[in-house]
Amino acid sequence: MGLEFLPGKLRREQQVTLLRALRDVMDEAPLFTPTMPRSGKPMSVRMTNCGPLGWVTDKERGYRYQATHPITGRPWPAMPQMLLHLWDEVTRYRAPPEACLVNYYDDDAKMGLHQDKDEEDFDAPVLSVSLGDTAIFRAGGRSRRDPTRRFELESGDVVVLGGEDRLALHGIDRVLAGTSDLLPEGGRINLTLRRVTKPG
Ligand code: MD6
Ligand code: FE
Repeated sequence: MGLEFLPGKLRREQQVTLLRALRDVMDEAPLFTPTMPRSGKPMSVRMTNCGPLGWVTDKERGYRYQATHPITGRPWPAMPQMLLHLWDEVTRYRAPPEACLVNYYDDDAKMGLHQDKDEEDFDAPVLSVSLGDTAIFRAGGRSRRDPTRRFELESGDVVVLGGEDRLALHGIDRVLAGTSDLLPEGGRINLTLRRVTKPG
């Protein structure tokens, strides 16, 4: 299957509905600034999660999944229905996603090349949804020496990393300010849906 790019997967109306559900998620589980393992250097994105598990990172304990918000201590809010349906439709995976990481990018935020590899289950793909301003997404192979391809991710676009590309390096070079009016405050939201544990 590899990398799948599904431009315009969500219509504007669906984006608006999803954004409303995400506002409720962010009210219950506020965005926080994650920090890098060991160095404690803050990341430029702010993040939160929904679903039974959430991906978090901090200086002391590093990258991990946990069931509660690191600041409020409360369980993550439920994943919006639309995302569960989108996962089933696009991935056809036999089990539902367990984590939906919500990343908010302001005009200056970016994300270095990384692999999504903190999950037990690499058989399941990772599905991403972009909302708001367009971003320059770069994806390569498993080695930093492999060549990369560049994609412009617009609001409503979906990317799936599965199969041979499940562990491909990828990142966000930059966000193009003012390219979408979906978010009144500007910026970009990216959601990544993951299966964390192997289905029993
Ligand atoms: C982003 N995306 O689009 C960052 N990860 O802001 C990711 O890190 C990502 O797009 C796994 C699968 C698809 C992705
Ligand atoms: Fe990623």
